[in-house]
Amino acid sequence: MERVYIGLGSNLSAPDAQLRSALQAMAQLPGTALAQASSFYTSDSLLPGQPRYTNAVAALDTRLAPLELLDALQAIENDQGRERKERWGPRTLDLDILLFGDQLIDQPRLKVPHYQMHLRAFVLYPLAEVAPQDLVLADKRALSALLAQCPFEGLERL
Ligand code: A4P
Ligand code: MG
Repeated sequence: MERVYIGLGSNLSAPDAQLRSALQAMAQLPGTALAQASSFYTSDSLLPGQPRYTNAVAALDTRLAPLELLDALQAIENDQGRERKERWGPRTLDLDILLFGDQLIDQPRLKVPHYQMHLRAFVLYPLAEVAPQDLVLADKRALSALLAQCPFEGLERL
């Protein structure tokens, strides 16, 4: 059993409802339990000209292997109408594996910890709600240090 943290994001088709339905779908994955979900937060898109995002972080306990979990999350994205037209384009649902236990994963399809999580307030602040205060990432960075370098600015907690 591994403790895994998933970043959820949506900026199309009723984002809050997309996140709620993704949480339900993750709770029903085989060998997986939803331990906790953060509050929902809204913020402007990193790319100008896109609708605002709603983001959250979920803590899961899973027996799935990392690539099995990635497949399952991509199936949920597809079920919820995700169309992959352009990288970074607007999306009904984005599910990113932020942390997978204390594993460092560097495979073509999966890099963990997620490569940009340290720069993203909409990832770090919800993660801090559901993770232990003294969480240290597999690459030895402390969550508290990442938070200290990432202003809350621009985030709105729903
Ligand atoms: N992949 C590699 N590592 C991972 C991982 N740890 N978790 C691969 C999930 N997938 C991972 O992802 C492309 C490929 O990354 C996958 O096929 C998988 O094999 P994708 O979700 O298809 O493409 P994407 O979402 O367009 O790219 P990416 O890099 O996930 O985009 P981001 O970084 O998520 O950026 N602004 C706000 N406020 N909130 C947001 O959530 N999100 C984005 C999208 C831009 N601006 C935003 C937000
Ligand atoms: Mg993604």
